[in-house]
Parts: sequence; C-alpha cells; structure tokens
Amino acid sequence: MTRKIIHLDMDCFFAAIEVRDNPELRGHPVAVGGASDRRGVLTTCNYEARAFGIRSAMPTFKALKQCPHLIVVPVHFDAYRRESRRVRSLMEHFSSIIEPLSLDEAYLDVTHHDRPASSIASDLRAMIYSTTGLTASAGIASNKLLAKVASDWEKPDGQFEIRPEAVNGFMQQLPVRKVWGIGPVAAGKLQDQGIATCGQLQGMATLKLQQLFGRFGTELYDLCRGQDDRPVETHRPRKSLSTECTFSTNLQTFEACRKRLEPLVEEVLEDLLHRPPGAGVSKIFLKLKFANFSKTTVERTGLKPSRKNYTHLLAEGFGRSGQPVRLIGVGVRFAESPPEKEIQLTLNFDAGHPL
Ligand code: TTP
Ligand code: MG
Repeated sequence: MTRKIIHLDMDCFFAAIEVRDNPELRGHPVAVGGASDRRGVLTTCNYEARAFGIRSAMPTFKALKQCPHLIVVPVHFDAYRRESRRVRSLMEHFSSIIEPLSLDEAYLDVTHHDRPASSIASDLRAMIYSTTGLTASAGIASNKLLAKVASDWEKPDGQFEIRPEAVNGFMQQLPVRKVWGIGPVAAGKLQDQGIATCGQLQGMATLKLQQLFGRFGTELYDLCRGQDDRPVETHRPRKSLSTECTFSTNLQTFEACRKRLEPLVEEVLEDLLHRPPGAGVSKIFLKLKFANFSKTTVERTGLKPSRKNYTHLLAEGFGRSGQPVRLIGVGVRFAESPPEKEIQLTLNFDAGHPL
C-alpha cells in the first residue's frame, strides 16, 4: 500500500513564538540567541532577519555586524517546549503514528486516513494557527525522505505535495545535499565526481557508490531515486496497537460498517505478526465515532483478535447509537507494558546551558 506521510515543520519556531508574545517585534528582524560576546550564538531568526543573511548557529556578534538593527532576544525554552507540546497534541487529532524529530518538527503517518493527506495537512496547519498563532509548513509524500524535502518547498506558511507520478521528475533536479544523510563531506565527494543533482547521481553504479560511501552507498542508490521505506517510528513502547479510518461519507448501515471493518482487522492481525513474542494481548477493542461526533468504545478481556470477534464488538457498538458512523477503530491492548518513555526531543545544541 502506498504510504501517506506528512512532515510538519514550524516556521522560524523560536523566533515566531517571541514575536507572537511581544507584538512590538513584528515586522522587525528578530533573532533568538545568546549575548553578543564572542560565545553567543543564534538559535534561529525570523524571515525579516533572513533577508539580511542571518542564519541559525551564526555567532551573535557576527550577525549584529551584518544587520546592526537586528533585535536579539534571549531564549525561553519553557515557552518553546510548551508550544511544542500543544502542536504535538493537535497532531494527535489526525494520527497516532507520530515521530518527533525536534521541538518543531515531526513526521505523521496518515496512510490509514480516508482523506487525502494534503487536506489533512492543511487542516492541521489551520488548527495550529488558530490555537497557537504560529504558522507551520508541511511536506506530503509517500515516504519520509520526500516529505521532509517537500516541507521546505513552500516555506513559510505553505505546503507542497510530491505525488507518486511526480517523483522521478522531482528527483532529477534535486540537489544531492537535500538528501537525508548527505552532509557537506559527502556532497564534497560527489562534487569531485562532477555530481550535483540526484538525477546525475542516479547514473552512478552501485559499486561506485559503495566504494565512495561504504554501506550508505547502497542506501543512497534508493534515496537518489526518491525511494525510502523507513517507517515513521513513534519511539514509545506500545501499550496498544490499533488502526482506524475516518470515512469521507458517513456509513449508514451495519452492513456498510462490517465491510469497512474487514481491512482494519486484517491490518491489526498483520501488525500483530510483527510483535515480539511474549507481548500478550489482554483485550480487544473497537471504537466508533458517529455523525453527531459522539463516540463509543467496546472492549473485551480475554477474546482473541479475530474478524468474528471484532464483528461482535461492532454489532454492540453500532447498536448503541442510531447515528451514521464516521470513524471505525480496532485494536488490542497488551498485557504487560513497560513504562512509557518520554518523547525524545533532539536539538542540536545543549538546551541546559546559555548559548
Ligand atoms: P528549524 O526548523 O531548522 O528552523 P526554524 O523553525 O527556526 O526555521 P524554518 O522556518 O526554516 O523551519 O529549527 C527549529 C528550531 O530549533 C529553531 O527555531 C531553533 C532551534 N535551532 C537551534 O537552536 N539551532 C540550530 O542550529 C537550528 C537549525 C535550530
Ligand atoms: Mg522549523
């Protein structure tokens, strides 16, 4: 099945929060970072400042030389973490398969959503804006590599979708530096070979790629063709496993629901095959959301996850409301769940110290 991945990236995240919270900064070049002594570094800056060539990780004194009227505000990590959590919880409206990459960036897998990924992305961005006053950009594609590249394409406050039929054309022109895993060193090696775009890289034999990059060379063969099958990884030990589908038209009858239930059950069973042994199922459950936005969950301890058992749960849940159904979810809860780890937030600087 073709996957539907959204990469969401907040626009000049720290700076946008500072400007929102201090409206007198609006319209001025603003950067967030350390003092202007030799050690201070900028974490980021707004787009007005970028017009002057100001960038993340630039020493503050250098930035001020380049743009003397730049307003440098100190970092407020608590505020950024708080906004990050708010954005994360909005994402959870659309998918439970979320992989945060940093405070302001995450992948969402919306494969099992009935709606087009691009309309989910625009709803999510609108929700983020109305809830937080911050803008976000999104990339939509069939894999993580392409989605991440795409989220930069219409930045700020935009989104871009790379449709499967457009992948080849897109990759031809894409600079190699945009590919996940190609940093300045690898890009330099390729430049020595006269290679600047992924299209040119596609002409390079696997063997040559392996000679230049070792094991990564094999991956690069796929990546430069726009192929990437890394899953969106949630990092959280799972307490449950489930899948759900929101339907574009509400289902009116039990029979219609039963038909749509089948592929969902198949999928849960398939996913269970990949679980490590010993992760015992303690319960099966089925969730319904109705046309009037009411919802119900039916759970059974000790029943095996099977098509027949889920159909029983469906009958019970459907019978609880006379309403048409807009969402069906099915899943299992595991008997033993290790304590949930905190989401790993990765930032490329030390958050505990002044910059
Ligand atoms: P980015 O998403 O790279 O940058 P951004 O959100 O500021 O701008 P863009 O509109 O291009 O997405 O990083 C997110 C936040 O992480 C950023 O606001 C500040 C912080 N950060 C650093 O502290 N140091 C860095 O070197 C980078 C790149 C980011
Ligand atoms: Mg960002």
